Amino acid sequence: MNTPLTWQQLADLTDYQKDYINGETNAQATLRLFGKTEDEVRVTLFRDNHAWCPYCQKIWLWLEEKQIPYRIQKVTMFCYGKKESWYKRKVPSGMLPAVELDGRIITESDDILIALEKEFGVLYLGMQDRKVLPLRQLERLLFRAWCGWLCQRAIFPGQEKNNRKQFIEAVSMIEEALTSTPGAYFLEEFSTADVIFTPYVERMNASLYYYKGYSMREENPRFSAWFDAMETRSTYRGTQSDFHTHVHDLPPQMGGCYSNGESQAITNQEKVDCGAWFGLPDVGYTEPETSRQEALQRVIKHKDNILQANPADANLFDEALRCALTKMMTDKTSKPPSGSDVALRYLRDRINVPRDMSIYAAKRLRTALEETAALDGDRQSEPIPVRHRYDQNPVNFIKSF
Ligand SMILES: N[C@@H](CCC(=O)N[C@@H](CS)C(=O)NCC(=O)O)C(=O)O
Repeated sequence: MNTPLTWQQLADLTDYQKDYINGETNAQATLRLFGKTEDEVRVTLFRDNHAWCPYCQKIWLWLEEKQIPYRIQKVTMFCYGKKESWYKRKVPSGMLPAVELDGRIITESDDILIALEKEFGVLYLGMQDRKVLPLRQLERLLFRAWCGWLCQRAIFPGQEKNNRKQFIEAVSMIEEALTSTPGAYFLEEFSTADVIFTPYVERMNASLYYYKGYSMREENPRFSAWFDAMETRSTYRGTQSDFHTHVHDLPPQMGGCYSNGESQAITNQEKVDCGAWFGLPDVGYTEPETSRQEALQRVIKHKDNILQANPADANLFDEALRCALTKMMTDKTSKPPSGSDVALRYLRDRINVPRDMSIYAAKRLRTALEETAALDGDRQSEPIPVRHRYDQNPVNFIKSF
């Protein structure tokens, strides 16, 4: 057993940097310029703090694809905290997303896209194009079939089977739509239609794997090819979440997600919650070489808040966390202090993608936290709540936002 590295020694192991403003799509930026000047900014996007809101992801991805310079203002969702009063003055319902375009507030994600298209042009084809409209309807049909399966507790005999059947039928319509074009996207080229599908199919892929034991990405070849094509885009990668984040952010947003209790679902739940996180069908591209450095840099940046938000004693957790980071960076094992298994797993369960770091960085960090926790014991942290997520209230982290 080794002594864990000090914070300074750890800091020396990462030079990970990102150009938040002009570089690749990322969840941390509050200003995006794409090489233009700040004077050219006409748009502010109001999106949720944790990047959980699917309708926000739609607008976010569109702006990134079109490289429209914009500001980002982050707002709290009801499920994890109190809505900011400045936001309620702009949007009394508190609903997200909203954009301010030349001083005019627009809400409703579809209306936002239509307004943005008018100002900045379409993404291959527009929202109201005759080729896009049926695809938008198909997306809503799939959405309803997904809610019908995921968000209803099966009470009557055959209900679960019937809900599953309806969803699979809707997916087969997606497969058919994707087959009708030569490439991997919904139209001849990447377009607004792909943007419309992205947020919810990402959430379907995660939630059905976990709650129903159904792997949408692995069981549908055209859908799988579409997902792979999306992952070639740095814009999508920057907004992409992982299974762990989604399966635990969805229940309070959807009013409940229900497991069918089948053995495949239970196996998948074990994998998503406790690892192994590598190999899950939440990502298909190759891991970047910088994922460990990224995870380390993000932890160091938010260290004080991470220590303060953890229910464990700060000194105990400081040492335990350094043990995990030492393991992640050097593969050297150091024994964490007694009682740190719960503290390490508390953090393991609260890493959010892409809010905190990208998907592979989170897998590296979760793995190191779990391996280190296992040296101390097998106690899990308090369960992640399902009716709200006040454990993620941004006021606990506000200092470093
Ligand atoms: N139809 C709306 C739906 C927007 C919506 O449902 N937003 C949710 C988040 S996904 C919201 O803002 N809820 C209030 C909150 O959670 O604070 C749209 O397309 O923009």
